Amino acid sequence: MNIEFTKYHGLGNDFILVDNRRSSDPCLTPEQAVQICDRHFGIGADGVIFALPGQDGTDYSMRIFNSDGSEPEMCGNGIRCLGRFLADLETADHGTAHEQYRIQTLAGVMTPKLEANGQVTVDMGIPHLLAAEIPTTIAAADQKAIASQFPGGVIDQPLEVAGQIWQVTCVSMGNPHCITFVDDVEAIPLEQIGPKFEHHPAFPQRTNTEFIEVVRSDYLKMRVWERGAGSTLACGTGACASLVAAVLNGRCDRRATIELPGGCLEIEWAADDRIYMTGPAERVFVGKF
Ligand code: ZDP
Repeated sequence: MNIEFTKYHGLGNDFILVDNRRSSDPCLTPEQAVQICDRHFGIGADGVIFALPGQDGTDYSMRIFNSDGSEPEMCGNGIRCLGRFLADLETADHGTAHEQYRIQTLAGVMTPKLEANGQVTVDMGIPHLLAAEIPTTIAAADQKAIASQFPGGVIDQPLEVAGQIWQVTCVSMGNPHCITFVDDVEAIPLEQIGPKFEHHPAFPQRTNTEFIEVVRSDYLKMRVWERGAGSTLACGTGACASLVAAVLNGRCDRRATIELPGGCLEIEWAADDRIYMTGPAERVFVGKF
């Protein structure tokens, strides 16, 4: 194995980016991804992202492997890093770069846009709420008032995890998320209960899990246990899903700041039903493995 890579992070959610523009097949296997993501025996990262040729008229495509080798449909912090990586590659190739990219992912087309202030804004598409779309076997909240607005959605429903009943709301941003509102996110024993949510039989594709403390109607604090990566410093799709869950439960505005252990993201659920996420994406180093 001899690959050139660039390391990026979005709020400490870190990725190995690989220039895979000359082939539609990722140049690493999931097993190799596990090896290079190892923080002691490899480069160290939460995942590996491949910049692939576009499909169906898009500029590029993205594939990502989690640090356990599983393949998620989407990655919010990762796609901001990919936007920055593509601009860096184009600049190295011909001195200029696009400001916006249409990128094919397994969750549909996403469009990261590089802002003049260094932030990256991504049109993350529309959230999916139907139980079968998450996917989850938890019953929809059809007995609740909210169901008239969002029929078939799993909103504020009970789920038993680790001998305790949690009220959960489920949202798909292309990948599955299970959100619980708590009084104090710091008090959650994430390493113990995170895996129990991730592997709960109610989630046939496993799930990402977010614990949310509503500080104000425009400010949420979040801790995340990621499917296939565990406790991470940030999760972009998780922040988007959490804002949607908070709006559905009448707990926050359609635009809010989400504070993660690695820093803040701005998330908006716009009138066109699409989610817009703004946050940083930074290059850390380049190397050869
Ligand atoms: O869905 C999953 O398996 C996640 N681990 C994918 C990665 C999500 C990420 N944290 C994000 O920012 O959306 C990278």
